Amino acid sequence: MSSLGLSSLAFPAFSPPAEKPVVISTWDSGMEVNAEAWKILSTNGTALDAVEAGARYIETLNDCCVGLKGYPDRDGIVTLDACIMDQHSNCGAVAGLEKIKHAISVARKVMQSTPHVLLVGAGAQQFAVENGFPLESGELSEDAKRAYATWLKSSRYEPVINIENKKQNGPFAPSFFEDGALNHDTMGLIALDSSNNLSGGVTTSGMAFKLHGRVGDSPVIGAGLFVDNEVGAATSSGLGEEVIRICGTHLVVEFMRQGNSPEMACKKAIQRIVSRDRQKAKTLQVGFLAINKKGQVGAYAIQEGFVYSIKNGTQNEVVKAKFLI
Ligand code: SD4
Repeated sequence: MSSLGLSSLAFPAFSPPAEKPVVISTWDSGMEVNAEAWKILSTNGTALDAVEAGARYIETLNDCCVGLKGYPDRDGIVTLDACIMDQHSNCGAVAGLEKIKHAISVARKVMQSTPHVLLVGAGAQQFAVENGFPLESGELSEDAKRAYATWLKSSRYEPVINIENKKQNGPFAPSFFEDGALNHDTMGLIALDSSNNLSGGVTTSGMAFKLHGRVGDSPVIGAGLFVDNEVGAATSSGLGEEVIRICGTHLVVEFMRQGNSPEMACKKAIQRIVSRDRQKAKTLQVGFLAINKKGQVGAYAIQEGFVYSIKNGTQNEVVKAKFLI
């Protein structure tokens, strides 16, 4: 899937400069997403347009875990979660959306044309269709069919840590299908534009083989995404239930408000999760990413293996996040 050069995977030692515009996004798949967002940011476009463009790009790919080609729930149905938030604290979200390709744009439409924040399930689909989004067939991609058939043999629901890191152990690695391992992946991206405004977006098909109706952190404002234009923005990836429990990205932004760097703010939010149950935390992964108003970025994860992608005027690379355990 990737056209990335080796240099982008070099995981350089990283000390974040403050530079804007800047976009950061989850996992190594964020490199291509950032490139789309950068077309807008580098021509003085808005962070809001940039994050939507980046999310739309990955929603069209044959990606395991974003968009309609993502893996289904345990009933064989792909359901999408997405949200978007701008510099005015406007936000919109959809959850459990079926048969609509661009969940991120439906979320933006919810934000811009309704008095609501979150639409779910059939109502979200109805809203999308009424607003001109084409209804797709809902047929699984070939990859998804294969993964689902494999998973059905065991019906084992067990998140695989760092499965999102595709270059190392993702769904296209041979062992994935053999194991029928549970896969999850999410694209969360946050950007600061040349007008000094922050926005963010998240799009995902959620945890593969989840219970039908399960909603993760991704479309939940304050969990999978939070933007406060006075302070900074944060997004998350990993086991959504753990992020929701601590209102993860809202917490990260509040830690930045208290004067913490983006990295320290992410670390403190990770510590909050781990301190609840350290033994359990060893079995799961959550990573946070953050940008502050200066354009400094940072990340932290529960365990090794969480990476993110950054693009600004001088950097275009995948960076290893520090980790707690
Ligand atoms: C979820 N947070 O649905 C998402 C999954 C994820 O990388 O981020 N995977 O819980």
